[in-house]
Amino acid sequence: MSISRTSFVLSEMLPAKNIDDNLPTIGTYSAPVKRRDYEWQIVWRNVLAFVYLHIGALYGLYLMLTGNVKLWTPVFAVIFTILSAMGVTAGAHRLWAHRAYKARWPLRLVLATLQTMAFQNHIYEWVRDHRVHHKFTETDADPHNARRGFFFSHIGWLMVRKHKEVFEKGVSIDMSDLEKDPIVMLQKKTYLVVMPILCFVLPALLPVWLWGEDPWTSWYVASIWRYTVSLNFTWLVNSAAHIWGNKPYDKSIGATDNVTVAICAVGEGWHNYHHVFPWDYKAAELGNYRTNLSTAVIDFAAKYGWAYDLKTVSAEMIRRRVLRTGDGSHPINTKEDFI
Ligand code: ST9
Ligand code: ZN
Ligand code: ZN
Repeated sequence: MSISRTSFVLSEMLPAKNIDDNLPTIGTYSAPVKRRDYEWQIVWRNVLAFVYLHIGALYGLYLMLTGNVKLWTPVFAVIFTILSAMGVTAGAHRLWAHRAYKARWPLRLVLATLQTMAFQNHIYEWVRDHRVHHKFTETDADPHNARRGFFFSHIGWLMVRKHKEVFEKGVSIDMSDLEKDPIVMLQKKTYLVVMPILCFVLPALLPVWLWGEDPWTSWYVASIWRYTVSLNFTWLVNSAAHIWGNKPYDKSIGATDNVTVAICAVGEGWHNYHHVFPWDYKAAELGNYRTNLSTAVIDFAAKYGWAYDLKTVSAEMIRRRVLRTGDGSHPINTKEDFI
């Protein structure tokens, strides 16, 4: 029996309360003080893919910094990133995972296409992992359990087989709503063919066709650099926004409000709020478009009737929750007028 296996067995014998205790808060940092030893069943295919992506992204950055790129290629890469991000935030996250609003089929089709461009797994798998994350946050059943540290919750969880509790507890997740959505099921069925075209081939070819970019440069800037940056920005929600930041709504949970993550993840960094009120279509208390572009897109779609039944939380409910369980960082705690 290997050392890692031995430590895994010992850790399984720890009293259950050690697994589910909330992390103590040290200032605004939730330290993973009860880190246990885990068995890492490494999936080398993924490790190699992520190593290639990150080296390729650095090379793409080098090409841009040394001026070996046509101006429109990075501009295109950024626009492509933002568009595909909308498929993840307004689509997979707020619409399909949390049912925070309803969408007519043309909007669902657009969002599913954008989400395919982002390659973060198909909507069905993305939503299943995310619902498990919310239901069993920061336990072994959470696919990217932040108590296992920054690296695991950021990228490491995609390089190893999942903890057995993810499978065991994950079966309790109801996915019947997605099974009834023909657009989600069509995307699932066609994903392995359509995703590589939309996420890698098309973004590399468009700059070549439209403004004569060099194909090698286009691949490393518009495909590899763009995709790797958007993955890392997304992963910050699972890592940084479960480690650093304020807890204005509930100081007893690991999720934090983190403005840097909110900007990088187009509105998904208000994560303490989101874990307390996951059904709010804004995924934040305030609908500030500057740090929440995803909300602007949903509001825009609602104007034309494509999005409807937008769910939100009353100011009074938020106020009561802040005063009862917040960490004191919310303006309600300091401004007399709020109370
Ligand atoms: C990626 C996802 O990056 C990122 C998600 C981020 C979420 C953030 C949320 C915050 C809001 C959004 C912010 C967006 C901001 C955007 C900004 C952009 C600028 N429940 O998984 P398998 C069962 S993906 C229930 O293979 P292994 C199920 O039966 C990146 N059951 O487990 C399943 O079979 P099937 C690209 C579950 O073998 C079976 O187990 N993609 C659950 O341990 C096997 O499942 C990759 O890198 C569950 N939760 O493998 C691919 N899970 O599916 C990565 C599983 O047939 N994935 N089951 O029903 C893999 O290679 C593998 O999943 C693995 C684990 C190696 C990680
Ligand atoms: Zn969520
Ligand atoms: Zn979370």
